Amino acid sequence: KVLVIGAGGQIGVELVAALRHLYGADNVVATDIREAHPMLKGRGPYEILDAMDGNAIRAIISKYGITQVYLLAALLSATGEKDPRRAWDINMESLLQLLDIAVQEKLAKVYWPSSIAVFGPTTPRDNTPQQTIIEPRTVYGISKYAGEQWCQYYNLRWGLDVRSLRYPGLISWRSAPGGGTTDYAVEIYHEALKHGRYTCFLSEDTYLPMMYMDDAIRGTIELMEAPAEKLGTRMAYNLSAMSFSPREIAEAIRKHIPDFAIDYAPDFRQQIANGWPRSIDDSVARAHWGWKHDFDLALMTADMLKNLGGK
Ligand code: VAH
Repeated sequence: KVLVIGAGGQIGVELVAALRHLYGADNVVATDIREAHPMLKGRGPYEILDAMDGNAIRAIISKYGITQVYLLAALLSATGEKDPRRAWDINMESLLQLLDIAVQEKLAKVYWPSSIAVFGPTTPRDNTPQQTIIEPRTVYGISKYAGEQWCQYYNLRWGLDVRSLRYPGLISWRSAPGGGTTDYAVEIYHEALKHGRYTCFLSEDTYLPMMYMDDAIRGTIELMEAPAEKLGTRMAYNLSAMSFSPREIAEAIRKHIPDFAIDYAPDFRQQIANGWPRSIDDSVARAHWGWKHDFDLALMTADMLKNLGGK
């Protein structure tokens, strides 16, 4: 029985759908601090849950006989910079509560997402390796790197089977992004269809590691289903698919919407993006548990416009 905390977020909505398809709707309990997302309503067990409330989490675990938990609740990079202490408290306290509960309740597995945001401007920015200089410059990145080390600690000290991935920017059509620096790569498709134009908050040659949500969800489940003995680390695995710039995604869109226009008005998020890698080396994930991506920019663009256009 699986519990997803933060099921209403960009990853959660898609992950719950995939887990319910895999394990059966009644075996996946979706929870969020907000009312059920339209894609979740009436499609399986749903509870309102504050990720910071350990007693409420314990109650749900015993009510449903939960054996594994995906903790997705967090404040992302851009939102976090507006209220650093709140971002730290939410991102860290929710994880530390869950790690303790997982050990006490003897949960079989825990998943907690990290991000390429753990890397900073002192990290080599091209083909950034799994192990390298890691000095995050956003509260979100600090909390994600600290969280990775807590996950490794709980695994080494108490044998907790906790697993994690450093997601790149994720692009999806079913669910909206929530306060990230890479959100432009989702907004641009919506704006292209609605207005035929988009003002981008990052400069045109800002390369960032990106991934289509279908790949990210499949990678998450493949990691969670991998035999434990194949996992050489309990820090988060680098995960990668492609890198592109706003200029390149605009060109990919113009193949479908020829007169699509883009202009650039970088804001505070440019500073965040400048400190992140341009591309990621995920050879360790490919070697340890057979990761490989399916979607490139052209395939993703076709799929996004088809699904949003039809909407
Ligand atoms: C963010 N979408 O922008 C998230 C992600 C690598 C980017 O962590 O904060």
